[in-house]
Amino acid sequence: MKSSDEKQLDALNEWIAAASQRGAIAILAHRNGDMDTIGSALALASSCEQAMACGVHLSRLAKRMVKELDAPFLMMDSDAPRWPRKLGGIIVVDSASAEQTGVEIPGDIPLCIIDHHSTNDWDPGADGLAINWPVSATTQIIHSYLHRFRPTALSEKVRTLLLAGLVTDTGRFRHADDFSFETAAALLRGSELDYRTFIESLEESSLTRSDKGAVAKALSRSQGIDAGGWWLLKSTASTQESVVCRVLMSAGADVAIVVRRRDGMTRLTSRASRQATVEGVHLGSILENLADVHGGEGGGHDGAAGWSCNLDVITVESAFIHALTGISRS
Ligand SMILES: [Mn+2]
Repeated sequence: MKSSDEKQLDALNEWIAAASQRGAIAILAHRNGDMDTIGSALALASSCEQAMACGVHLSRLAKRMVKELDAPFLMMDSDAPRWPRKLGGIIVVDSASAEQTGVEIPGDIPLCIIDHHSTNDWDPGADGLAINWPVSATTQIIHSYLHRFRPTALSEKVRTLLLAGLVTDTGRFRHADDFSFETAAALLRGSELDYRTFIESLEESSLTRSDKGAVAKALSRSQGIDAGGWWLLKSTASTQESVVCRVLMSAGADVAIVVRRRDGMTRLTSRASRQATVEGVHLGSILENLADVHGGEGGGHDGAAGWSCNLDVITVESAFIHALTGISRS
């Protein structure tokens, strides 16, 4: 670990100590929490008596893990969030912007941001702290902190949560690097956790019959386009966009996009191959720019990113294709 990273963990430890003197700490996950944000929030909350993990909606897998592990998670209402009384601080985990949390964050409470997105537009303010490491999963930052300052908090449950965040955010280690494997090894070492059983249980969140139908339809609608030298596979889906994207990527796409329209909002989910990112595609930046120009929220990682806005499906697709076509292969 770099000494600057160690200094940030020291600062985090001091920030948490000071916040818990003032009152309760809300550890806020991003909306529709995936395993990285929920695992990070729950693991960090378990290390501090005054802390509570909370957020607006859980993804299906996160919901199941929270239930199976009987983990305390406070569901929030985005219209009327009920914060713990006497709040000493808010820690937001794995969220690239305030909008992604889905709640209005009170302005007068000290804020700490722990994230790993390369596009990130937080301003933690004067009493705030921002930790942003270019790692595969936010749970790796949480693990580094717990390992250093709260090793006894690394229970079997906490290890399971952290590993689940790491495994899912790396796409089963497809987007991993040496540090991802280091974290995984550290989590497994000295634990009872059986990796194979663990992976099987993660995959149990298999698709429902209606999801499978929706995925099949989305695949039948898929189209290939040569977008300025990039082989783009695109489709629209009513659900399970990331599953559809994964299949399109296996079918040889440099870049895959799946667009979904629901409740007046259009959401674009995108993936790029490693080769495409090496040769110049950064989906997080593309979608952040498109959101700046056309509205909505966009951003993420180089190889995986999203954009939600109120434009129609065709406009969203064309804006993306236009932006991708403008990137020349390096
Ligand atoms: Mn993440």
